[in-house]
Amino acid sequence: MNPIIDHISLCIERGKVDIRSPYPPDLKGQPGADEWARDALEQGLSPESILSACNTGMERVGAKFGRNEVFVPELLMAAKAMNAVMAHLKPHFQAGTVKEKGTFVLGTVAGDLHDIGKNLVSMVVAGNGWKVVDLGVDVKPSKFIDAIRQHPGCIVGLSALLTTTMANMAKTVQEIKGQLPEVKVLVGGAPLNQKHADDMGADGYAPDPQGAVAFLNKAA
Ligand code: B1M
Repeated sequence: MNPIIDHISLCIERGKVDIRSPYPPDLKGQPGADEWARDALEQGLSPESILSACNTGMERVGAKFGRNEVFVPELLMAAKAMNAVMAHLKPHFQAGTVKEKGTFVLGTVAGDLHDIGKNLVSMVVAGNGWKVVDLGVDVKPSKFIDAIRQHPGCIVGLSALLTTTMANMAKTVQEIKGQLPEVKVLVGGAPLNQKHADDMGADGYAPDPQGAVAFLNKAA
């Protein structure tokens, strides 16, 4: 494996954003996620392999968090490092857009502040020819419904990363379907599976951005 991939995973796991970042102290003065991502692309590594390296780093820091070995500040630094990589990847995922196939209204549900996965879905979906209306994080059902009304014919995507916010996701699906039954709703996020999606009354579940694209292209 290319050593740059390991460097990227480590920078995400340790929250090392760039060479100027003094955090973490033992990596002070060393290149960070920003520089390694740029080098990786210059060396011809694929955006997918770089993204996979990021996910490895995120899984490791998430596992440490689960074992109480690191805390929320470390997760925030990991997220900041991943955002530095995503800034390099964005043009690659968005390349190739020809003509808009439709509108995808996307957001992380109420109570949930996780947006890295949603942002990846947004990039990949936009790169596959869809206009994305990104409502951000902590999005209440009424905000989804307002956006749907502003974009007739759109498809809606809901993201959740917490088991606790899955209940808000279900409520959001129900409110959308109650007021606008014709609107198709896709759900995704780490704690979800197809059964959750079915139980919520969603039209689809996607485990990753590619799955979201497949759903959209089929639903269009
Ligand atoms: Co939080 N967090 N976090 N966190 N965090 C998790 C999710 C957790 C699993 C960590 C752990 O315990 N091991 C855990 C959830 C446990 C649970 O509910 N089962 C957890 C917790 C507990 C919390 C807090 C409650 C911690 C606290 O305060 N005590 C708190 C909650 C805040 C809130 O939301 N109200 C919290 C806070 C945070 C930060 C803000 C510090 C930060 C997020 C920063 C940000 O997003 N800007 C953070 C982070 C970074 C994580 C981990 C480490 C990484 C998440 C991530 O970005 N993954 C995470 C542990 C882990 O995942 N291993 C964890 C990378 C990303 C690319 O993957 O988001 O899964 P993911 O997205 C994927 C797929 O899920 C899918 O596609 C993406 C790309 O493949 N996907 C979709 C996502 N949305 C989709 C939508 C679709 C389709 C596919 O269609 C619409």
